[in-house]
Amino acid sequence: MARQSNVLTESTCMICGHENQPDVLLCTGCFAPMSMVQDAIAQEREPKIVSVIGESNVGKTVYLGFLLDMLAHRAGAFEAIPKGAYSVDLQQNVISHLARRTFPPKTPMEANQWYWAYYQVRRELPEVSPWVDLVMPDMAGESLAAEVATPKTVRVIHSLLNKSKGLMLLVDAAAAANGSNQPDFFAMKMLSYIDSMQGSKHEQKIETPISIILCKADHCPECFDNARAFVKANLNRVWNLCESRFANVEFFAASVVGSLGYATSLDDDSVAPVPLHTALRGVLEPFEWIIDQL
Ligand SMILES: Nc1nc2c(ncn2[C@@H]2O[C@H](COP(=O)(O)OP(=O)(O)OP(=O)(O)O)[C@@H](O)[C@H]2O)c(=O)[nH]1
Ligand SMILES: [Mg+2]
Ligand SMILES: [Zn+2]
Repeated sequence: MARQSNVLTESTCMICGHENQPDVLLCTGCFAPMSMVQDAIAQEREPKIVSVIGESNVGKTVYLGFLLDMLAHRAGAFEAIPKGAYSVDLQQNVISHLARRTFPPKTPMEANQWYWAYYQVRRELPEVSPWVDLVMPDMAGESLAAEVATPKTVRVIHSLLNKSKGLMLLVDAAAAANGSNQPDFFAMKMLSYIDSMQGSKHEQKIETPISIILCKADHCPECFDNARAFVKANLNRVWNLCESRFANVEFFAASVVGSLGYATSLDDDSVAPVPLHTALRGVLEPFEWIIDQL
């Protein structure tokens, strides 16, 4: 999308461009950790931002946490090095919740409480590829929805999406398979926001690679057999918009849980899902595809 400036200084935020006082921990313009800027300067190259987007409760935090953990385990012959301890917090949070058979809490709307992961990634097979520096923030779905509804009100999201070199758009496949049109409409809004933000002429399609990930596919395993056919049938508005406006889109299915239990509360009638065990399916593939497109 928009070009990043080539000059980084220790007090210039690389997300929103705000000039900060020296020694602040979080950018006062957008709350991105300033240690990321120092790390980027040490690397002598600007990182590429890959954003995980989607509505609240779709599974962004869980997905990103497991993806980073798979990279840390060298899945798919990736070598991944976290730059700074703050980059490990998200995966630790997700993995430790799931180990206790709970899901992590929803991401707060306040951007100063978001997790940011800054990783150096390269693939070792079939041949050793060059290092790619990636910044992957875990945004709150409600903040994304607010920004999409009224563009430029949530500055950090506007800057992030404007600078993203790749996008992973998560869609709730379980809800779509149940006949809900909400996932289709939300993803459509998100895509039209990206389309209009780029401000490109109508005959030009958006080139930014976007992987559309059908989440919670454990509830509708047919997604794994043919994600494209699922999207065409159950998310037809999104399918059509992609065909018209986006040149570089691929569809995937993903799931992190093997089986779920349901716990009822003694105090009220609420029911909470309990992940009985994790079984990762399709988590790495959308990321591999994005890396190949960068
Ligand atoms: N069945 C199933 N449920 C999942 C899966 N991943 C996430 N969930 C459910 O989705 C809920 C929301 O996941 P989160 O990762 O917190 O969602 P989020 O997109 O980060 O939501 P916000 O932080 O509000 O934007 C979890 O509490 C689980 O109940 C999955 O792979 N399968
Ligand atoms: Mg979240
Ligand atoms: Zn900033």
